[in-house]
Amino acid sequence: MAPRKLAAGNWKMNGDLASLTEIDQLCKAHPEPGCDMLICPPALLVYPMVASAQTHALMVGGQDCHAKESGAHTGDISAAQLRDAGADYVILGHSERRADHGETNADVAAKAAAAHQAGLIAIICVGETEAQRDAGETLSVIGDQIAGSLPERSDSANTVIAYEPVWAIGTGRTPTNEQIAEVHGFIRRQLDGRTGDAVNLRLLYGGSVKPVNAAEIFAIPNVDGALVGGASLKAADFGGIVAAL
Ligand code: G2H
Repeated sequence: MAPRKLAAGNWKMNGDLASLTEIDQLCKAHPEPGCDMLICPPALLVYPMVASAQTHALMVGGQDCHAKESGAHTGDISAAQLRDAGADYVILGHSERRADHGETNADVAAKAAAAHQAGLIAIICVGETEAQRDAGETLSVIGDQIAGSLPERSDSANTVIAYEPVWAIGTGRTPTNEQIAEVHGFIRRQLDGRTGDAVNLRLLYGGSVKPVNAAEIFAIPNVDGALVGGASLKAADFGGIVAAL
């Protein structure tokens, strides 16, 4: 059976308590969405968002977690703490964290293992830079990221992969349908042969997804949803993407 599709919003370092009105509007407009609906706000907003959304069909997630369960790691948040606050998912290895915080594939795999241990679904991000695409390295970069960033026992119940070409993030540029299909098909083949049912896990596309291009992107083979940044901040925009799934 095809997996239930996922519309995941990544608020990045945007939003405040007043922004929860957007969540109210989103939930009221989509009380029974035809896909899984997820918002990953800044960590401070996870608990209040869970509390305000608890009667609605909205799941909440974090944007990062530490690989350790607890301890002397000032400023960090554990997967168990996210789970305790009511999160169901956590985004890991977003290119902004790989670039801003030097996160490696091994770091991402360790965090994903911690997320699985805590009962969170890990959304593991991969994607090539423009220079890597221009050099013809896209598939080898993605292959290395998939091989290095997924911990053992990753399967369709605990892991989602988001393909986000770095050059498409927040730029308004998107790959062609053929480019998305090529990379998603490649990722699917990379997952085939891993233990468990990894081959069935959901593959999201991310990078300048908007209501106007969502339906076309979702029609591409092996696209099981989207990871949405800027267009997830407003209920009307994100709702348009939810409705396209
Ligand atoms: C890519 C995406 C969300 P945007 O980072 O993960 O952001 O939709 O703004 O390009």
